[in-house]
This record gives sequence, C-alpha cells and structure tokens, in this order.
Amino acid sequence: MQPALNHLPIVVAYLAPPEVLRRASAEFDAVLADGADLAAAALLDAARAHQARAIVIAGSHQLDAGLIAQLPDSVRIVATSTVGFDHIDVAAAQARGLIVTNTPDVLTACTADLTLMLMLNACRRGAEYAAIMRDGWRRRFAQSEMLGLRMSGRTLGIFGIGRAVAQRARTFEMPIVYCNRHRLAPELEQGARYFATLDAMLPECDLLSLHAPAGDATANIIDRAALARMRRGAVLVNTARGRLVDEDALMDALRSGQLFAAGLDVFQHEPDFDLRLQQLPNVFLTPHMASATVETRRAMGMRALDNVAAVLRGDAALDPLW
Ligand code: 8YV
Repeated sequence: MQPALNHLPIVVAYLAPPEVLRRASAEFDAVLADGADLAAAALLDAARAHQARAIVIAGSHQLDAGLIAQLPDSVRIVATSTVGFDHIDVAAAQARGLIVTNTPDVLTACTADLTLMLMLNACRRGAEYAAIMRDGWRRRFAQSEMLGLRMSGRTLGIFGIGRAVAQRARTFEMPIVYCNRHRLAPELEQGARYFATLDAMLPECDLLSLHAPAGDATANIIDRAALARMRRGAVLVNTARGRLVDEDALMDALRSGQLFAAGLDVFQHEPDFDLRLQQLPNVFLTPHMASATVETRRAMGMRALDNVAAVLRGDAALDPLW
C-alpha cells in the first residue's frame, strides 16, 4: 500500500506563499520556514531532526557539495521552487542519488511580461521619468528634451529560449531574430530569423534580450567584444542570469552611448549588486523579480510540492533535472 503523504516528513526551507505553506502542512508532516528562508545550518538541523524525506528550497539556498554531503540519508528529493538551478551542484546531487526537480513553464509568462517591462522602460527612459515625477516635475520640457526611443518596429534579438517574449514583442511590430542551440520549426518561428551564433546575430539587434541559463558556455557571453558588435544605440535587457554579462563592459557601453540603455533584473552579485549601475541614468533596474507575482509564485510552490508528492508516493518526478 502507498504511504499516506501526511505521515511523511518534509522541510519547506523557503518562505513560500501562504497557500503553498497551507498545502504543505495539510498534505505532509511539514517543518516550515518561519519569517525568512532557512539558512543552511537551520535547513540541515531541521532535515536531521525531522528525518525529512524531501526538502523544498528556493534560489537563496546554495545546494553545494558541502551541504549535500551533510543531508541525512532520509532525504530522497530536493525540489527547488525555481526554473534555474545554478544554485545546485548537479554532479554532487547525482552522485548522492538525490532526485532534484525544478519548476519549468509556470513562470514563463511572468518572466516574459517583466522582460517587456524592462524593454519599454529602457527604451522610454522609465527610470529618469519616474525620478522626475518623484522630485515634483515643476518644469516643462521642450519637444526636443528627454527623448526616448520608439520601441515599436525595432528589431529584437533573443538569445536563448524566448518564445513568450517574441509573442509579446510581435504586438509591438518588432521583427524578431533569435539565437539558440536549435532552430525552431517554421510554424514556431513565425517569421523570426535564426542565427546559429550570437556573434552573427548581434549586428542585427536594436534590442537584445537574454534568456539563457548561466553556465560555463554563457559566462560573460555579453562582454566588451559582444557589446561592440551590437548596433550603436542598442538596448540590452537581461531577465536570465547576471553572470551572462560583463558588468564593467556594460557600464562602459552605457556611458559611451554604444548602448542607449539597459534593463536589468539580474546581476553578477545578488543582492549586493554593483552600485555603480545605480548611478547611471540610462538603466532600469529590478531586484530579480521576474517571477514575483501572486499567481506565479503560488504556481511555482505548488509545482515543487507536486514533485515532492509524486516522488514520495513512489511515482516519477514531474520535473526531474536529469
Ligand atoms: C527567482 C528565478 O528564483 O526561477 C528562477 O530561476 O530566477 C526566479 O524565479 C526568484 O525570482 C527569486 O530569486
């Protein structure tokens, strides 16, 4: 007979939305993070004391080899309530025989929405206009002052998986070019032009949006040389991972006018991002919030629990990383 899930001990180590916490308590014997995500030591203490069978984590947790080695043997699955998994040492988790799952798909729409928010704010000087209004405005601008860029009609380059962004950009009549490991079938391309290499695509982009995971192949892929290949006065948007962009090179490009503006949700160092970025007028910055809506954070947490429930019931994980 399958074990009842409500007898199975789990640790929800991140501060999930209330509905997710309620479900965790109703379905499992759950230890919940209280007030903040559990730090590594507290996570380990809870997992050991509770003989947890599953742990649910978020991007704030570094599931590195050291932490994995200290997990009690009872832990069968770690479910991360994120799509990215660069905070997880995959090789160490595999070697330990852990099942690790993520939450793909459920955050695609909200990440694409925020990408458009960054694109529009970068093109239309959102940060500067907002600052002027916060300061009380009180002075008319001449028709030639404080001009942004028309986003409609500009060519958008997408690096990585960005079909939801492309779909939204089409309503702005933006021609789409894209670069990914694989070319899409023509019915999915919907007129987007494929480039096998980023270098070949960059000179075609008025805006470039990044949608690739962080890893050895993509570290600092937007470096000085890449920025120089872009059209002068282009716009860069990043809702993927900060490690894709050399921030010193980016700041130089923003100062020199090689880039008109940038919209950034992710940074090389989070939350202690490089404060020199904040000093530049032509950046629009958000604190890694692309998935941060009521609906999406709830869906992510529920999907993580779906994965835990499947594995603890003895079924296959829904979203295994390997
Ligand atoms: C963040 C994300 O985890 O899922 C991912 O990979 O980057 C986001 O959902 C979230 O914004 C908090 O850091």
